[in-house]
Amino acid sequence: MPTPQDSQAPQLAPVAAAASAPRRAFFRRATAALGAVAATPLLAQAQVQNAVPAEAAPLAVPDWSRQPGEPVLWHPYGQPSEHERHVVRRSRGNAPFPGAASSMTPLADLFGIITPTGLVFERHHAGIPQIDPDQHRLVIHGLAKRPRVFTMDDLLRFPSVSRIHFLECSGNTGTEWRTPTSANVQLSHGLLSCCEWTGVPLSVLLDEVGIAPEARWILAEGADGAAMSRSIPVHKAFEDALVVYAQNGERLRPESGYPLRLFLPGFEGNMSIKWLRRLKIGTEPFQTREETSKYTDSLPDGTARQFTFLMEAKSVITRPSPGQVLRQRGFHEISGLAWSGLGRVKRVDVSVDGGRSWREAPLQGPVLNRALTRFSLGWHWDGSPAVLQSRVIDETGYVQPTREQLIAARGLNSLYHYNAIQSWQLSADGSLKNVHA
Ligand SMILES: Nc1nc2c(c(=O)[nH]1)N[C@H]1C(S)=C(S)[C@@H](COP(=O)(O)O)O[C@H]1N2
Ligand SMILES: [Mo]
Repeated sequence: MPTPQDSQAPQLAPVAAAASAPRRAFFRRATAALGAVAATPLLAQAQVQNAVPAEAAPLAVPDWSRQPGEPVLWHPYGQPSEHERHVVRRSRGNAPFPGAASSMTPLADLFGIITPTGLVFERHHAGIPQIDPDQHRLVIHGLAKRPRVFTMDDLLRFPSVSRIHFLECSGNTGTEWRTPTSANVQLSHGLLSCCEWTGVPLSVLLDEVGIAPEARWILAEGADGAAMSRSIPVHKAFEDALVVYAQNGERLRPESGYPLRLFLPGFEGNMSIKWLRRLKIGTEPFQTREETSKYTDSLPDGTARQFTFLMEAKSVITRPSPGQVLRQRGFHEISGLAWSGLGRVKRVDVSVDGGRSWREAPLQGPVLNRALTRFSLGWHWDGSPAVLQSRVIDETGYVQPTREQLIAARGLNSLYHYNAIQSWQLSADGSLKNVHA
């Protein structure tokens, strides 16, 4: 059977020398087909800046090691190093009016699976309302035996849960249907985040108000100027929906829905209504603006898919990716993110030859349900051009489609739910570019 080594393409090779023992064993399993793992250094000595032979002079002592540093409470709320000032949310611009805009997560500069709160992408239909939590209320009414108005204090008294999940806007990567448009992974895939969310299971609140047996749908409404509203199926409310007040260990940020939002794991981002003020229980979908004229998917035959809640499996290589430059040949780690609204990631494959051959990439773990999962694969770049791709398979067996497969199924009239395999073209000069391979 042909393997990547047989082809002309740059080779995917095992990672290992610097890894710890269990990690080594893991990589040996993951790369067993490639033979024994060599105990040679991964990086050639010349690649280490200012490298000096071991017997040479000790490290010079820099100025910052000769005096006391800044005091505690230098920043009462901690800030990143000033040298990381470029790692910020960015926006594509072109918003029809200033409130209806989005900003995107700098995926290429992040590690692991958790999105730092200040870098979580934002999507607002009418700006960020400044809400006084003491005045904020959540009303649950409609088909309820005991309709109720909850204060924030009430909600904080209920039993709470914390769960790590991704949140993806259904418009994420929507620029890529026809031409490779976005300059980098922040702009192509950055309507994506993964946080620890804390709040009350919606099922607890529904039990509290006594939901009627004939109830099938729940209207969720936001307190922003857009009064963003969507219909939620009751089965989702009882499965894993959360009414959330905290994110990554602290109360929600204003832009993320302070003081209260709905969170629906695995569903398109717009259903996780921010600044949640009302839940109305009914028997039919409420056919709001955001599920009739917006957030439906036009098909080639002129009909539209409605209520396309689930975000299907998707993956993207974040390192290396456009904007970054490979300055050296030799060892590099290909690393990226995979996720599925249907469940856990089962496997990620990586190709360096535009999808002709694939190698399974180890998952870093933890591999959580409906959360971002980090994959990484060691690679020896020989300096020749390459086309880097990743492809995820989730626990339901769903395989991330190629762009051709996606278009064959959906046509080109949809804006939302683009989840095709992404290609980054690596040139001999080490630069990367968004391409359709
Ligand atoms: N009330 C309200 N909820 C909202 C929105 C909004 O504009 N208003 N935007 C939705 C969309 S389109 C997305 S993708 C997510 C974005 O959540 P984030 O800004 O916390 O990333 O919130 C959703 N909930
Ligand atoms: Mo969205």
